Amino acid sequence: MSDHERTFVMVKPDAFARGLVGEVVSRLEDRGLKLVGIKVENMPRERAEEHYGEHEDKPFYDDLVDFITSGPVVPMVWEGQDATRQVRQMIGETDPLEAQPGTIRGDYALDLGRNVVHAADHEDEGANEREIAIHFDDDELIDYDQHDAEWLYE
Ligand code: IDP
Repeated sequence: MSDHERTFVMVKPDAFARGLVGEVVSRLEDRGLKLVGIKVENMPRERAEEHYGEHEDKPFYDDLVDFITSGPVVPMVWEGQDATRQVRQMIGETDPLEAQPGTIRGDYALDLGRNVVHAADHEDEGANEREIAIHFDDDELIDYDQHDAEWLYE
């Protein structure tokens, strides 16, 4: 059970409106990842700006913040072996046109600005912990035994 970590994942407003919350959660559950935090909310603008702070100078930044605050989102924390990399692989490339079929974006999205789901980037060191801290208080994350862990991990 090496490299167990927590990672941040979020269903975006487009997917929420399209009724895809369950699909996203199911795929992560089916993979064997452990859900340790989840909520539904309208993200405050201030937090959206913090979340997307790295894109502040990009031309699409204002639209991105408008979009992510435009309707309900479902921020989540998932735990597992190499969770950040595993989830990034499952969501696929940022641009749905480049995302492989079988990935979440490759199966449910067409447009770069409506790509269904966010997940912390494994190539950005510490992004998982940073994003969890932006969106969740410690007492919103729970500790429990995953009953099938012995069948998921050697
Ligand atoms: P990621 O969501 O795959 O981590 P990032 O590069 O962090 O990708 O970009 C954040 C989000 O900003 C993307 O998911 C996408 O919705 C949006 N985005 C990224 N690049 C562009 C662009 O060139 N035009 C419009 N929107 C973009």
